[in-house]
Amino acid sequence: MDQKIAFLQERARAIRRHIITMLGEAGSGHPGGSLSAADIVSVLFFDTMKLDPENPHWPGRDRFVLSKGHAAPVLYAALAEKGYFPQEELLTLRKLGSRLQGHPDMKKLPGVEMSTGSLGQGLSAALGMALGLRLDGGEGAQRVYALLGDGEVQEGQIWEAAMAAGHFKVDNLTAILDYNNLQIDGPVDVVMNVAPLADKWRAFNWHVIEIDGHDIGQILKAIEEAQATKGKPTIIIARTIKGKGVSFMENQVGWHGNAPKPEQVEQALKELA
Ligand SMILES: Cc1ncc(C[n+]2csc(CCOP(=O)(O)OP(=O)(O)O)c2C)c(N)n1
Ligand SMILES: [Mg+2]
Repeated sequence: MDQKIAFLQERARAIRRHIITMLGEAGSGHPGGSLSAADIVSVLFFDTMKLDPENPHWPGRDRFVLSKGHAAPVLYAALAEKGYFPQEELLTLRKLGSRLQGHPDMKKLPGVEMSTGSLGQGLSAALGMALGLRLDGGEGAQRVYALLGDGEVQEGQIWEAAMAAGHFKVDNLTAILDYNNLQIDGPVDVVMNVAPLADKWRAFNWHVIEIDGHDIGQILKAIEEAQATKGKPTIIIARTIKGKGVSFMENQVGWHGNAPKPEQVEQALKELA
């Protein structure tokens, strides 16, 4: 177990290094919400999900939907680390003609299951996938994981999907909420409070698990519990720190959508070495 945790921590560190390098090269993008999700994404891509990078459309695969699509760099970094495309391609982020658009494009990049970026829509898409897979596969169907932002859950469509998933008992769907308490221009509890989150999701007939979203052991255990939960979808409410891993970005709203300058890239990479 300790070895597995160390391996996943190292993958998360590699993902964070890619995020910083890509954004530095692009000169724009969203570091804060990418860094806050790196540990969750590391566990999903390097432990949880059944995937075949050689055959990205393999029907037996699990699905990941990055509902908070602006965190595209964390997804691209994981896909490159996993071998979907060469790591050098990460440096084309946000360049004209690149497969790595500012927000994920499922028609361009293998491994991207859903085009996202307009907040609020990803959970509905993930629900549709989960229902379809259940129809196809019955018991033991492939699982769908959707990563949501805490500002994102202010969107009404999230709650339509939540209501339907609870109603249809979609237990092959797991949502993970990146609860960093920052959105684009301020703290979530000041802009529009979403708490009490656990009570809200329970009221929509979801199984709720609350964890520290940077503790790999807790993430692993929560996903195991989600997989074992029958008759309900599960949401993992993961407390995180926006900008996690780079001291000057941590918990700073200004790093929501700003790229680091060359000297800041250098300092960040030193911290993530
Ligand atoms: C429908 C929609 N409205 C506004 C935006 C602009 N926008 C991009 S990120 C963001 C804030 C999201 O905050 P949160 O969900 O907490 O993301 P995180 O903190 O994980 O970056 C906003 C408002 C958008 N992408 N989509
Ligand atoms: Mg947030």
